[in-house]
Amino acid sequence: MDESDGRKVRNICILAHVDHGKTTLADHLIASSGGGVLHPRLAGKLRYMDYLDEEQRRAITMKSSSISLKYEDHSLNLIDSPGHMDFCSEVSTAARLSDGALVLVDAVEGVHIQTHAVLRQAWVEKLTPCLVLNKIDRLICELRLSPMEAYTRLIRIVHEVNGIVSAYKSAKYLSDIDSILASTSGEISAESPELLEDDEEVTFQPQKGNVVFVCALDGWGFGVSEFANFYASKLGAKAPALEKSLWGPYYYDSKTKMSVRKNSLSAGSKAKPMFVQFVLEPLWQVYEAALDPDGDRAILEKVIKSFNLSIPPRELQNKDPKNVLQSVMSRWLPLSDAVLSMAVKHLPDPIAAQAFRISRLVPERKIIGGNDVDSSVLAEAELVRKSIEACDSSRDAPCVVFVSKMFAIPMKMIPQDGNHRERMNGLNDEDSKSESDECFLAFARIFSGVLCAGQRVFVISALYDPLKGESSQKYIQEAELHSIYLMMGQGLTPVNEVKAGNVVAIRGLGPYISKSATLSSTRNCWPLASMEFQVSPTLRVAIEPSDPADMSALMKGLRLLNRADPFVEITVSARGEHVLAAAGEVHLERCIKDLKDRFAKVNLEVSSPLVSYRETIEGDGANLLESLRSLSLNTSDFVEKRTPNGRCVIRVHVMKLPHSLTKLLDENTDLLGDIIGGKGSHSIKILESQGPSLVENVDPIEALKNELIEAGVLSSSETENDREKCKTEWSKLLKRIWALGPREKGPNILFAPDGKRIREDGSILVRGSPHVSQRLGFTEDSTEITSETSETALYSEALTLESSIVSGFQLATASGPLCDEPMWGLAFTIESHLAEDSETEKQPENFGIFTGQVMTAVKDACRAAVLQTNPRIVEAMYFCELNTAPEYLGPMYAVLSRRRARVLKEEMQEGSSLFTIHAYVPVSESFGFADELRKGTSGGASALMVLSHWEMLEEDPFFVPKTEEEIEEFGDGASVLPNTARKLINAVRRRKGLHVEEKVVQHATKQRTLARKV
Ligand SMILES: Nc1nc2c(ncn2[C@@H]2O[C@H](COP(=O)(O)OP(=O)(O)OP(=O)(O)O)[C@@H](O)[C@H]2O)c(=O)[nH]1
Ligand SMILES: [Mg+2]
Repeated sequence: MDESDGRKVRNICILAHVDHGKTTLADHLIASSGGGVLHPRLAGKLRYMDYLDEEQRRAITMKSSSISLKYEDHSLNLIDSPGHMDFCSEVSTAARLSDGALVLVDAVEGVHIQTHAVLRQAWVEKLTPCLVLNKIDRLICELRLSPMEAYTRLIRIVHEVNGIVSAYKSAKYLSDIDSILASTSGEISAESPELLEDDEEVTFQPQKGNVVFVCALDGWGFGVSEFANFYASKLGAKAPALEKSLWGPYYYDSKTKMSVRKNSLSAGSKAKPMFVQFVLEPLWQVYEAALDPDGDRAILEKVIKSFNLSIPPRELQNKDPKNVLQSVMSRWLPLSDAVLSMAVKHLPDPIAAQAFRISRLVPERKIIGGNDVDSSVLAEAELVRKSIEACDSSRDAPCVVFVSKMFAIPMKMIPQDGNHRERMNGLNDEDSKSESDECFLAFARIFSGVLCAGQRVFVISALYDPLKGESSQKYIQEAELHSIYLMMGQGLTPVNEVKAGNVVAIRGLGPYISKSATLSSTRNCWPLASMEFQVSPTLRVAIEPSDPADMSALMKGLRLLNRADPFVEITVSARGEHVLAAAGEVHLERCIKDLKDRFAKVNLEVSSPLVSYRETIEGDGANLLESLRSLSLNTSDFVEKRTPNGRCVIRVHVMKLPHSLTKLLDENTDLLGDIIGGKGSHSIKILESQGPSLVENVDPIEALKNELIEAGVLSSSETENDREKCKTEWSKLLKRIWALGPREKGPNILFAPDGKRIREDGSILVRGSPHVSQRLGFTEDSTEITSETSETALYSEALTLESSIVSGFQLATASGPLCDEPMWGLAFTIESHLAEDSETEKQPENFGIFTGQVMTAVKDACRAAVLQTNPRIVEAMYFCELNTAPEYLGPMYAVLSRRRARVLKEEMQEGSSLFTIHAYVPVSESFGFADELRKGTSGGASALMVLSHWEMLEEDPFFVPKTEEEIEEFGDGASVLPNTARKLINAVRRRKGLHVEEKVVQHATKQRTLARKV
């Protein structure tokens, strides 16, 4: 097998925004190099990789799947991925297994929201990208641009894509949405990218050969080298030199027969850039000749002749000019040649790629002061890492495989190969017994060594640490593989062994892996870094069987679904409901369909979506200094509660955190969780960052610390003086962080009080410890506490109460007073004074355990404090990108306004009549949005949504008209309908079975008398 030569392998994924033509492109590549699985005439129509019924029905791809192709003497694994936002987790799984990416952009629609996302994904996974500008035909036939206009448009797209990549490179990392909002399209003229033209740093350059221009539908495409080769002899130039001037501001001087820059042209010259003159104009001519009723057929003949194309006369006589055109174009500039030769030339082979990707795959670890570290284990783990880096495919190299997802295919699709049958029978086959109709396969790539069918491997989960010995054993299992298959879309070809650098499907891991894992032939191996998902499953519904007797079938179905879909989350809520979380409506719909038809095979009842909210208080926390002052003054602005036994008085003060700080805490919950949970101070430090910060070699903890300091100060926009003051105050406060909540890592802070230790009445303050501040390194480990701790029983009792106070805070922040939803962006200071146990009140049996009393009192006090300080509800917002033709703008805005959307930007796409609109839509209003939009605009507008941020509703949910003007405007309160905030709260409370205050009909009699009068 020529695969033995690792240099001849390419693993490529196709990435793009939805509908930009990935699957259509894949079709052509399969038709030409797939060993005959797809007839060329069907290419572009069949959508071979979309083999699921649901994919064909909806005409979108929903999963990533791989196919092995042969091109010249290379073997390629091509992975087609979905472009729809709901399935973007599948992009992550595809990217991890690939070394290179073909990034497609529709030449008419240009860069879209998912284009940003996939470029980012390719960057995160350290893939080498190539750019494919698709649907060039639409520029000619649909937009009817002139070659020069088309050139301007193409240049702009290339420039824009380069801009996105360079932003990632220069580590100016913005979230996808931020970068879309920040990008100012439309100001780039055709000439401005000139400066960048020869810059080595620019990623995509047609003259370098990593950009191709294609029409996937008709099966043609080219890079500038194709034309350079052709013109080289004609113009008497060398092809490589010509290639350089076939893109950018180079003009052909017919006198000197040289390519020159614009300023060397004689004044008044009408010369066009060489790309226009030599590439686009001939293309346009061919199109006109073929499609125009009175087009000049001679041009077609000329093309056929000069390129020696052999086209059967039957095809040329076809009545439909489109077919004739396609016959000529696909033979003149075959799509698969253009794309595959680029892939082979510009995308790295696994050996080169793994050397480059190693820092992402297995981040280097530094051992800090680990005396108890077993050096032999460490040495072997290092050896394994080296072998991954080298993509060592020798037999004695350790075998390391990454499984990026599990997927289910019907049992009948599994080839029943003779060689493998014995093994299958010998094994207690999990698939054939319990899950009779479905077989689970692992989508995997071999990163080192050789994997054989039937081999025993260790299955290592992401939390495994070989240095931890016993305590890490729960993260490692032993498994025996079943069979290994090369994938041909849905088809599987069994193989006995595969070498490093290949993508395969593995059977027999069903019971061991739920989503992703590392397989290794040795225990002493680090798990490969986890993949990064760009969205989390947020659309939650409760599911129950229509017939309660089917409960067990549903449970089994949910278990199967959970394993078959890498991105679905199944939980049981506190009320015992089965909650299914999906990434969006399309994803949810497919999950339900899969459950009904494949996995559970029972009828289901699906609840309306369960939306999460947050609770906070009024204000934007913008003026931190002001809030800090009120905090230190100890004003009357607090809630006081006493434990039932009267021994402990609890005072709670709440303030709003600046928005930037809340956002920071929200975005870094996992990292904070690790740090606070103690993982950050582990003896082994991961050198390279894996978190959202893409800057390499920056300690994520250090970066977070700096950001925390900044976030507090940035918020105050006052004078320099104030800012200084604010900074000092804030850094003092940073030393007092006792806990974060809820679940110890949320966006709410508990500050330890700094009041006097002993009060006049002899009660003492429960001081708390700045536990989080210590972990983050804002304070030293406080040793002074021990020196101060007097021996009195009261002191030590106060010490024991600390954890109750934190627990109370955690409980309160987990469920706020409005509708039991988590709190958001609040800072609490809790002062608890513990008094001496007076004899008269000593009746412990009446009040229960003291620590419990304190916890409850703290919780109640925190909730009361929020309720007292103008509580507000916070809702999640989608960022929504809509595209529509101008005639549908009206109906589209009607739908948007019904959904409480906030429009950010409306822009007409240059060169086309399409409008792009950006808006925020509340998640609670988003259900059925796409459907309503489709109906309202007869399919003329499309929308994509990504979860964006939390946003506070300004409305006071408890608003009652008080002032005269308000009463005049809203009436005396009796007739005021609940406002939006109140309605949302009531809906959640009703769902949770909490008390809802509702006036059904007030003054019924009055209404009746009124009615009679009329
Ligand atoms: N005019 C024109 N249409 C094209 C071209 N390539 C693809 N299309 C059409 O674009 C639509 C989407 O094509 P797909 O290949 O399914 O797109 P995709 O990127 O795989 O979409 P998802 O997988 O859902 O993200 C289909 O209707 C294609 O016929 C092209 O070069 N020119
Ligand atoms: Mg597709």
